[in-house]
Amino acid sequence: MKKSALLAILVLVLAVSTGVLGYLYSTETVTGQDVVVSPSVAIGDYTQKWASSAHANSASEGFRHWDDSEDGTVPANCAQCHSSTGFLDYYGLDGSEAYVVDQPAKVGTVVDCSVCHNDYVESNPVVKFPSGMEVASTDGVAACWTCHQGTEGGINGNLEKRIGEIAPDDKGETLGFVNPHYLAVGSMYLGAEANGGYQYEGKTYAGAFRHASGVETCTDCHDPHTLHLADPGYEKCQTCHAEIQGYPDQRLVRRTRLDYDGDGDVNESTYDEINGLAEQALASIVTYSKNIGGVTIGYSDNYPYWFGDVNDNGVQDEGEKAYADWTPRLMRAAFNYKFVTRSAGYIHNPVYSAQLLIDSIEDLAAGDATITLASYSRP
Ligand code: HEC
Ligand code: HEC
Ligand code: HEC
Ligand code: HEC
Ligand code: HEC
Ligand SMILES: [Ca+2]
Ligand SMILES: [Ca+2]
Ligand SMILES: [Ca+2]
Repeated sequence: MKKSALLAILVLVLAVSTGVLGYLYSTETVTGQDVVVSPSVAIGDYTQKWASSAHANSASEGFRHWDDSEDGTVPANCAQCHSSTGFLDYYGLDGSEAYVVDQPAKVGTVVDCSVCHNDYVESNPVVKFPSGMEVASTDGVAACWTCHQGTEGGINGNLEKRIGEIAPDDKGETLGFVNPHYLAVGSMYLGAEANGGYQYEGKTYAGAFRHASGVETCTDCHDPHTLHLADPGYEKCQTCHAEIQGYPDQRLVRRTRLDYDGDGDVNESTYDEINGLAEQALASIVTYSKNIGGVTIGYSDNYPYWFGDVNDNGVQDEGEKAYADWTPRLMRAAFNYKFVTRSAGYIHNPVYSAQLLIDSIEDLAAGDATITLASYSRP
């Protein structure tokens, strides 16, 4: 169907649905297009699916984090991904300059229809990543890549800037944890093509994980409205993986022949291979911090994620603050650990995930001889 027609319908849907879906934020961002309504598409289904998704959940932290900000807005440097108007501003679709968000956004605009259904996104444009790399999109996934790309990765990212010339095992004032940000799945999927992980010098890294025919792109696997597995759901996987009956059976799949994590088990799932590596990476981070950092580091799923585990018991107790004794090696490994474990790396790019984790462990061991290496099989 014509894009302008779809857009027009979306305007109408948004307008009509504000009453029904009380929490839906009504926007004027898609006005200025010809309003031509085609009665042949069952928009209601799409709207309903979307309304049940995380993208429409205006109560979630991803959209409410700024509730208590002084002027009730999402700052420009966050709005690209945490608001619809911010996203349109980022690409200049509101008439402003492209590739920069000029205005803070109203809190709670969620990820509405206008973000994905506009001529620009539908033209499969090139998408810029935090590393500075640009990748041509296909199949309507430009919007997914734009928000699910993380914020700090890669060669030209914030991580490298903060490390600057500081030697691998030294401390320095500019050092600290650099968070790859959440659900950076687009960068994970693209691997070295987007350079979202910390890639060590002298190593080569896998590009995009295109998996197999029919399950290559974000929207081959994710319904763009519900965000769950696209129809027919996990049945789609069974053609090639009989073991997948439903969630979370995809974690049982093993296709690699390699013993990534070097534990001698070559029958465990790919999920377990990657998890095995992640566990060893975390253990190496802790060991290194004790021996080189001075203070033991601890990890928790909540901010500030890495804390000074002063009493060395593995949990964050009262008074244990954000970790302060960073060295470049520690920063790189902590970044990769979080990047892989928070982007379902085992399914979006198992090869890149294994490479990043193995290289992180080996780099830490180069600074701390007490870290024992298993015989990892680097893919
Ligand atoms: C390139 C896109 C992008 C940018 C820029 C971005 N974020 Fe996010 N952010 C995301 C995505 C995707 C998520 C995943 C949502 C989730 O996990 O809830 C997220 C999640 C979050 C969450 C929720 C974490 C949780 O525990 O659920 C917070 C808080 C957050 N971001 C804060 C920020 C702040 C503050 C900024 C600006 C300094 C920012 N983000 C900039 C993409 C982005
Ligand atoms: C995160 C991106 C995203 C959002 C948000 C989104 N859509 Fe979609 N929508 C898509 C993609 C991608 C397709 C194409 C699906 C495919 O090829 O299987 C699509 C397809 C459609 C179609 C089918 C028409 C066609 O061209 O195939 C309709 C109708 C539609 N969306 C309506 C909506 C409405 C209404 C909303 C808001 C309530 C919405 N969409 C929100 C990404 C999105
Ligand atoms: C404007 C930014 C933006 C765009 C575009 C976007 N997302 Fe998201 N996505 C988010 C944010 C923010 C969250 C977290 C929302 C929340 O916490 O409720 C999220 C959550 C998700 C989730 C997690 C669902 C869950 O239940 O945990 C999936 C899967 C997802 N997005 C896939 C996609 C796909 C596929 C596309 C492209 C078709 C896409 N996203 C486009 C920002 C975006
Ligand atoms: C081969 C199918 C497949 C492809 C391709 C795929 N995904 Fe996923 N994705 C999944 C599955 C399955 C899960 C659930 C993983 C789990 O929970 O173990 C998932 C999880 C996610 C999550 C939630 C992660 C979390 O930890 O909560 C996001 C966000 C997401 N995918 C976004 C994307 C984006 C963006 C793309 C394109 C760059 C993409 N996916 C490509 C199958 C796929
Ligand atoms: C057309 C066949 C086919 C379909 C359909 C398919 N896969 Fe795969 N899958 C493969 C192949 C081939 C590999 C190995 C790819 C590689 O290593 O390059 C693989 C690998 C995997 C891996 C482990 C990564 C690895 O390389 O060890 C997971 C997890 C997985 N698939 C999950 C899924 C899920 C979930 C679905 C359904 C959404 C799905 N697959 C659909 C063929 C398929
Ligand atoms: Ca702009
Ligand atoms: Ca193994
Ligand atoms: Ca403690």
